[in-house]
Amino acid sequence: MKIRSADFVVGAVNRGDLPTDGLPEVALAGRSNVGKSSLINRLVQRRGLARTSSTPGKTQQLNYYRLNDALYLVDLPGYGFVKGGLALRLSLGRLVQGYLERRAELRAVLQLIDARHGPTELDLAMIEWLKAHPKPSLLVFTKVDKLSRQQWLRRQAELAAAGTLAGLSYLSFSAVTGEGRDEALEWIYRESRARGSDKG
Ligand SMILES: Nc1nc2c(ncn2[C@@H]2O[C@H](COP(=O)(O)OP(=O)(O)OP(=O)(O)O)[C@@H](O)[C@H]2O)c(=O)[nH]1
Ligand SMILES: [Mg+2]
Repeated sequence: MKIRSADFVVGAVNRGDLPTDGLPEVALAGRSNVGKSSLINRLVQRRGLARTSSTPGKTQQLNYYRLNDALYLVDLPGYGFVKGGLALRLSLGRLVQGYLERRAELRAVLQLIDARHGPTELDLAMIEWLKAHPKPSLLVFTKVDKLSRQQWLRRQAELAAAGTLAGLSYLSFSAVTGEGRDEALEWIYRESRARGSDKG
């Protein structure tokens, strides 16, 4: 997939804000600071499209990015660290949960995990949730540039031994070097189209 256009469309804070044009959606989930916004920028090769920050909890809404007028990437609020107190945290929790469980346009989920020290308990809960739901998912191990090749091979062996990767597709990714970018984009594009063709 070649990116011809990439636009920020809306930062949704409740269900009424979600687009109604029916384009397929692929969501990005993961704890705060794992690199969701950086991944989006790397996919579209634009540094500043999605706002990134070294301060966790920056993305507190469902941020919609339209690619090639063909699909939406949906940057979900990072879990595990949400500023603004319990009420905001609960309402975001409900919005995201409802979105993941009921959004008809949602075709697939990218679950991001820090290659250095994931998965956390919340990551594991999210992985279990994804396994139990029918939508395709892809685990994306982020920030692999921070590990040596050997450290990353060792991490993969540990994850495999723990059974974390069983039955899941995964790839390694770096927003810095671009590793995994093409594969991630192809996966997103393929899954966004997977169901549209079986309508009739
Ligand atoms: N070295 C390295 N740093 C990265 C990579 N991806 C993200 N970062 C850094 O990690 C920090 C967090 O990145 P974001 O993309 O803002 O993370 P996020 O998941 O969108 O965070 P929230 O919006 O708070 O949920 C920033 O300082 C990024 O520069 C990567 O692949 N390699
Ligand atoms: Mg973000």
